Amino acid sequence: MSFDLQRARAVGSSVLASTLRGWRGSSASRSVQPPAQLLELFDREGCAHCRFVREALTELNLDVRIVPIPLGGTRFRTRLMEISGSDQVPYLVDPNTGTQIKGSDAIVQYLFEQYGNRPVPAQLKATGANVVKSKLATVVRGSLGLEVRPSKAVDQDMTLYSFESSPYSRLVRERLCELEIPYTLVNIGKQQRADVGPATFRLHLGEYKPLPNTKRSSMLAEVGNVQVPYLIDPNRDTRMFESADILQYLNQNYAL
Ligand SMILES: N[C@@H](CCC(=O)N[C@@H](CS)C(=O)NCC(=O)O)C(=O)O
Repeated sequence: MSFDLQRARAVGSSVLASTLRGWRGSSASRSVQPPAQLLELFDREGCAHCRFVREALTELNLDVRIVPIPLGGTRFRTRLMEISGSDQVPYLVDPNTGTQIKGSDAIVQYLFEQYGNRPVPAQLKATGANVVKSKLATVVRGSLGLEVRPSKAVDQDMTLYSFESSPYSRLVRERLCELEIPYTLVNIGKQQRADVGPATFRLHLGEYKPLPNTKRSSMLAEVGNVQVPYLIDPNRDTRMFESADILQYLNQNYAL
């Protein structure tokens, strides 16, 4: 299959995955205050239940350290077993309150109570229909983001700017999970109409202005553009946009 066709299939199936979940994990709260210390989530990108937690984190505009636990992966499994007594994901650690929780419903409930101060949206609960749709979102991606691939360990965590429903970001999150690369997930969901659309073709006329004093405005000031995925790899002093380039970079430098 040609590279172009492969790429079109990857992006198309990722759009379908987000559509199956009703594009949850697109918008971000304007009022949630970020906690002092970074939350930590033991996560598997292709896990249907983990997805509810990541959608909640985007919608609450919260960043998180992602610790990948792909099937067959061993790099972080021992630590998860030690702190939680099992290797089940999702598992949340909140150092701000000393809370550790397993299970998507309990975690999402905690996040909305602690940070959102509002009820959990029905679509983020692990009901039968929601779980089926979330599983289908993985199936249409050919189960990528579920199983480990041999990789080199990194010394320092990477950083990924993303939001949960972003079809391009998903491709990168899948690979980071498979390669067991831990990263700070900076969620920059949409906070106003001008944020909607691809960076090169926003559904808004005129110069793009993010809301002031937000992660989007900081990104624009520091990087000169607001687009996801955006990867920072301190191990190789590399910063890059464009999902296809990022995937190639991760494969070349970290896959074995
Ligand atoms: N060609 C880019 C496209 C990236 C892209 O269009 N990302 C969208 C989100 S899926 C975006 O950054 N939109 C602008 C925004 O969210 O402000 C890639 O493959 O990474």
